[in-house]
Amino acid sequence: MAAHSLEQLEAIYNQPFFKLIDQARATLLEHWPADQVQLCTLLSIKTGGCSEDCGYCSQSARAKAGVKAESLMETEDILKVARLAKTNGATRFCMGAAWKGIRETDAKFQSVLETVRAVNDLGLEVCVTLGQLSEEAARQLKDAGVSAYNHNIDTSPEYYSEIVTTHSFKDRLDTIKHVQNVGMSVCCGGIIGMGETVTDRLKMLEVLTKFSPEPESVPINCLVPIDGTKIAAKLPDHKMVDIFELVRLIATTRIALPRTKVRLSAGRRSLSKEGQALCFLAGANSIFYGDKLLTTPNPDENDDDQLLASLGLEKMAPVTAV
Ligand code: SAM
Ligand code: DTB
Ligand code: SF4
Repeated sequence: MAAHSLEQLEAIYNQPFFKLIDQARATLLEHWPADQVQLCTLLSIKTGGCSEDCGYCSQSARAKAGVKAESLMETEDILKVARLAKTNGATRFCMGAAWKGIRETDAKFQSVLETVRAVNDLGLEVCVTLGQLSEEAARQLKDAGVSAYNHNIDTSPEYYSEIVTTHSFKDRLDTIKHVQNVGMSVCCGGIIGMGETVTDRLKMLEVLTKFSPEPESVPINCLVPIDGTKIAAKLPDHKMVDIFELVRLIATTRIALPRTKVRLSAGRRSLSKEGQALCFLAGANSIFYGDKLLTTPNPDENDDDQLLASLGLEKMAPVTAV
């Protein structure tokens, strides 16, 4: 049973560090092929100009982060990037759009469906993150070949309104429910380093463990502080999350959600090689691969290839929706 109470998660999280790592590593080895990491490439297919006020995000129309609002990319242009990602070794292609949400009646939605079919035909796992969705839109995305829908809860229910005011935590859960109702896998996680407490992080995890079915993947992002965002103004002396806190959260996620892919997501450029190795040891088995996330840089592919080779980690084969 995946559901964990806050108290149970605290008991796991607060174990002596090496005991926690041992338990997380044993859990990983029981459920996943040893030494394999999933490589996911991200592309922002519709950048900037978003109506929402998510405090961390460079793409909010209210942020002054120098991100230009662009229109939805054409399918052919997206395919060029997807083909390259495949050649470089990615097995999952995740497309993000800076929208509050999208309706199935919108012409842009039809264009996204066409793109999803074409990327799927390349043999890549397709993930999309398009904001709020109705159940009907979710069904059409699934039928077009989306294997997972990314929609993060970002933080604890209690801290959410400190970060976003233009939609609610419940709005996020409603979209996740629509996705689950049509049998599509959910990719859902959050961000740490936004001024929240460790309890907030574990409360976020508590919500994720109560999903039924379990999330297919959980991205754990460390805040990438971006000048001009609401959070950068609120946390002017922002420091990268402590590595041991990140590792503890990854290990606790692995133990509470054994069959979920745990993705070491945004913020890797601020982590050392040794720090990332500890994250893999603690059960992370997926990364974003490619030198750009949505609007900010990610480590170079060459550096990641070297890191994985020096750890003896291999690329995970595409896994269809679980
Ligand atoms: N608009 C859609 C939505 O909000 O669901 C999809 C795109 S949105 C940018 C996807 C996720 O990226 C966010 O939920 C957040 O977890 C993550 N993210 C965005 N900006 C970030 C930042 N500066 N640092 C870390 N993670 C970030
Ligand atoms: C997720 O959890 N992290 C990704 C993906 N899902 C869409 C996005 C990270 C974005 C980091 C900031 C940026 O590049 O704008
Ligand atoms: Fe818009 Fe998504 Fe950014 Fe929020 S996180 S401002 S919904 S693009």
